[in-house]
Amino acid sequence: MEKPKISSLLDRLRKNNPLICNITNMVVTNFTANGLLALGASPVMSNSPEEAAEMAKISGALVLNMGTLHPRQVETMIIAGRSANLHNIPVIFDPVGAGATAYRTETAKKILSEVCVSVIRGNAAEIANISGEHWEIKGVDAVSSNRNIAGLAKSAANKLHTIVALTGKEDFVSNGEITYANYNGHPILTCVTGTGCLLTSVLGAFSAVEPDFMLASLGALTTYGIAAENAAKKEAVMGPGSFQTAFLDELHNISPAEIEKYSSVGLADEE
Ligand code: ATP
Ligand code: TZP
Ligand code: MG
Ligand code: MG
Repeated sequence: MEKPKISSLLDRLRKNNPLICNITNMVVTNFTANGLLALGASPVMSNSPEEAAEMAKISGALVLNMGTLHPRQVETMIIAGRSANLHNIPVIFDPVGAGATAYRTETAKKILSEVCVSVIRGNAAEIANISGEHWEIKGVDAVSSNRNIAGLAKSAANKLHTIVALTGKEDFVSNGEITYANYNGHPILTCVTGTGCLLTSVLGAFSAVEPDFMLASLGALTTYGIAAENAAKKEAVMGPGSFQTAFLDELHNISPAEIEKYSSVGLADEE
């Protein structure tokens, strides 16, 4: 993927300031809203079936995140998702904790059967567990394995007929035919809860301004990873607490020129 193409997306995002509707979990709500604002998008958090269709319709993207799911919220997600589908609004799905309990696995499958999703973003275990494979998961966190993760992203994209953004030490984005790898990021992201969830919403912000969702996903992953690298280098960062604050600053300060210079993207080896 061409670097200039990826880096130009951030300017477009900031100019358009898209409204991103998030039906998300109670752990990450504030962090997600602040991260989207810092980047240049406009967040709204919504949780009622009464307004779900209307809110999805006026948004640039809809993010469904099942981190602290319950039946009324699942109902809300499906109403919002159907409205987004009707109005051609991209839907980004984060199957948080799929595989940890039967309720989470079944709910992820139900959402995917009722809503047409543009991109699924999850860790390796979540992606495996929603695509008919089994991968151990510890609550919401992936347990490491020697399996071929690029190949998993590709086979999941094929099985689920959508784009899959599978994240971890390296990130993979696949449409079932082509799979890209993104190497930007920093291990300290694993010490702050919600960094995966915020990334899913950032994917929503890029998808709101770029209809090629592979390109949008790569734009989101590289921007996010480079912002984390920049934050981790700051003198004031002494651990996860100060990193979280510095990361919000870097999402705000990152420039398209930095993305062009530092993005580390290439074709993945899926064998
Ligand atoms: P998990 O619960 O397994 O941590 P998650 O939903 O929090 O999953 P991650 O896979 O941690 O999502 O991805 C969030 C961000 O952290 C992504 O930008 C990813 O590239 C980055 N990341 C995760 N692990 C590492 C690592 N070891 N080194 C560098 N970046 C990482
Ligand atoms: N428990 C339920 S949702 C959640 C936790 C800890 C947040 C998960 O966020 P992330 O981005 O997957 O680390
Ligand atoms: Mg993580
Ligand atoms: Mg997660």
